[in-house]
Amino acid sequence: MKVSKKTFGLLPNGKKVHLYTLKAGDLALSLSTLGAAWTSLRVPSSLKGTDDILLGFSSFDGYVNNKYFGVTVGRFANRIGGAKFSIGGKDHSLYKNEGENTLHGGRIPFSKKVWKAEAYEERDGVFVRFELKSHDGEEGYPGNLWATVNYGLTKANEIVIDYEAKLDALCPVNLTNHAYFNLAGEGRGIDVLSTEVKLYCSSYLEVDETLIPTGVILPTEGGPLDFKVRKPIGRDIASLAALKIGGYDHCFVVDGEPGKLRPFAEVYDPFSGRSMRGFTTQPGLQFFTGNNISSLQGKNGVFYEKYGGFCLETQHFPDSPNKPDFPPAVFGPTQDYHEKAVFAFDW
Ligand code: FUC
Repeated sequence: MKVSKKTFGLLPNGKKVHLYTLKAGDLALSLSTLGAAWTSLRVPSSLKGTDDILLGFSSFDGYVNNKYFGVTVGRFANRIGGAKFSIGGKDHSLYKNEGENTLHGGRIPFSKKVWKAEAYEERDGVFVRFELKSHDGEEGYPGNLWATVNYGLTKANEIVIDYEAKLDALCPVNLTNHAYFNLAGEGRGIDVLSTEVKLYCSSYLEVDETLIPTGVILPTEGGPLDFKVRKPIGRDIASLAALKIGGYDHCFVVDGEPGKLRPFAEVYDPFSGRSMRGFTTQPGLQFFTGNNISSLQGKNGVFYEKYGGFCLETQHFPDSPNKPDFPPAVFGPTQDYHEKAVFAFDW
């Protein structure tokens, strides 16, 4: 096991950003302090050698100029309808960055902040602990928040994730990682439509045309969102591709009990023979197929196109602050936020 650290780049304000590379088992994971982001994950394969399986950029500037690639999303991942919520009779207004709604934390969210970082080693793996303080009123959210996100790589070829937040006032919190995976290798020009996915999800959240949940939870059975039996992502995507949503961009309800680490997905890429299994404590999973990616220059000059990668964002349900029937996503002085996830790789 090994950890290395180097300077990744300088922001216009002079702040230095570092890049950590963790090596454990047969994997190597690089992490940037800008947005506590996963920038690369090198995974061997039985058929094609080793590839980087994360979409991203070769240069630091790519991460400065683009959004959401591998980043840690917060204070509230996904959407809050009307960019507002109220707690204890007090209204809070957020930044509208998607029509009337707020998406992924607002104008300068956690994914655009430089996090404090420290590498450490345990018996089974190597880790980076990222820390960020978000002040009271930042982006309209009440209360000071202290976030700690530990990303690690284990000898058993897993990425292990531990998200924590402490608050001095009641506030909605929703943290996730927004890695775009392509198990065939990010630079091979193969889209993810042939990647096979099984989701441990029997239902999903109905949404309006702005992707705000209506409050209705629908069964996945029989429709394009039915991934109970592993199937290629592209098999049933046509009916969604024809709509404004353009593909999969849905919040699934993960079967089983929230708070318990349980499987949410299995993914298999027939080209490379690589597979990935995901586990989470969270109630929901946003499954997104990169529907809006279009001729985006990624690593080593390669262009990423629509369906060039997929995201499996474990999270609380979107718009939970305005949906009293959803699992509560408000935390505070007497209730810390704490969630875990694991991504396990094989080939
Ligand atoms: C996902 C989606 C969104 C958005 C973003 C980049 O979380 O739900 O629609 O495009 O990623």
